[in-house]
Amino acid sequence: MKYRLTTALIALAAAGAVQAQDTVLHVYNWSDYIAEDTMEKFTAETGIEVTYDVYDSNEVLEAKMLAGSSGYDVVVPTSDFLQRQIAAGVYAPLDKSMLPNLANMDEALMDGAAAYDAGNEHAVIYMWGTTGIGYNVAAVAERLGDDYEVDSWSLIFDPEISAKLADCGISLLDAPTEMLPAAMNYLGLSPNSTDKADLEAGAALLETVRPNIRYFHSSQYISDLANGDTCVAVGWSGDVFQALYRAEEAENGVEIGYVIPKEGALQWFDMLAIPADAPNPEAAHTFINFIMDAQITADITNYVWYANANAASMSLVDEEITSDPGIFPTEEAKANLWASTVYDARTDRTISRLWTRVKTGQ
Ligand code: N2P
Repeated sequence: MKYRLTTALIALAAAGAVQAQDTVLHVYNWSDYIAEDTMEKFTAETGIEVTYDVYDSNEVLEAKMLAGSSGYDVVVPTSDFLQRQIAAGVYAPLDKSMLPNLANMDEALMDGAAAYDAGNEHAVIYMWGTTGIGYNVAAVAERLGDDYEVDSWSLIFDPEISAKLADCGISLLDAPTEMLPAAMNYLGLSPNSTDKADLEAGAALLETVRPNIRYFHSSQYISDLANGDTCVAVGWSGDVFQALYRAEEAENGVEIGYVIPKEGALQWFDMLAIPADAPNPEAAHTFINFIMDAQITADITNYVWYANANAASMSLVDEEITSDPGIFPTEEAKANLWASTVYDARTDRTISRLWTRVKTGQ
């Protein structure tokens, strides 16, 4: 009885809203980055239909944003890309009067994001995470020994070590602005350096280990790790945990670990923003406010295993997640995390040229 009543109410509310608005919201988000029922709930609550497309690269999103007329109402750039795109006039300022759920957000984290968007004028934090290493516990132990502790970028960047793992499959993110700084950091250079010589040194290190890398891709590693088709992946925290969880569900005997290497790692923030030419900015605000609901954000974190910046949601997030140092890093690990660098156009060209060389050997 209770069920029927609820369904009837949702149907009624939805019908009313659709009549009132007849609106479609176009969302462009990262793949594997939302709970199964988030969109359904949004439509039920607001009557706004959603088309939902996905990408797995900031460069792909950026090309669409700079070209303009993407047709999207809400997109999710990482904060360094966001800053550059704001400077290019890509995003509309938020109308904060339409975002009462901003009160739920963690002030310290939003202040951190304000380093890329003064006053948080254009964007709010969707999820955040780190770029570390996912690995198949048994496959790595088999090749490096049971006592080998996986805690260092040497797993990838020491050519002798990665050579021992090459046969079971190593993948790197196809994300030059994350991979080059990781290599630079391993060499003892600043991961935030924009010095051409430092970037070249990072690329040279990557070229040295290139023969040990099976592929560069930023989403395929989730299923490959989960199925045991690869055994090491530089990846994003929540995605590796999704692999871990999928393997557990499949009961296929694959055990996955995620490590923030002791040398440090990138901490990034993915931001909800509204393109200046969004067809439906009002619905976009309604959506961003909906996402900032404590329960909705908690549901997403509980499904995608990424940390969020919604203080009000924390008591609703599974303890298994809040207590995992791979998702919410310890104070000790935090001290070694670095923030993303915003590259100017010239450095950006250097990076993409180096990246082509790393990937293709040319
Ligand atoms: C989700 C990847 C989001 C993290 N699959 C990249 N910023």
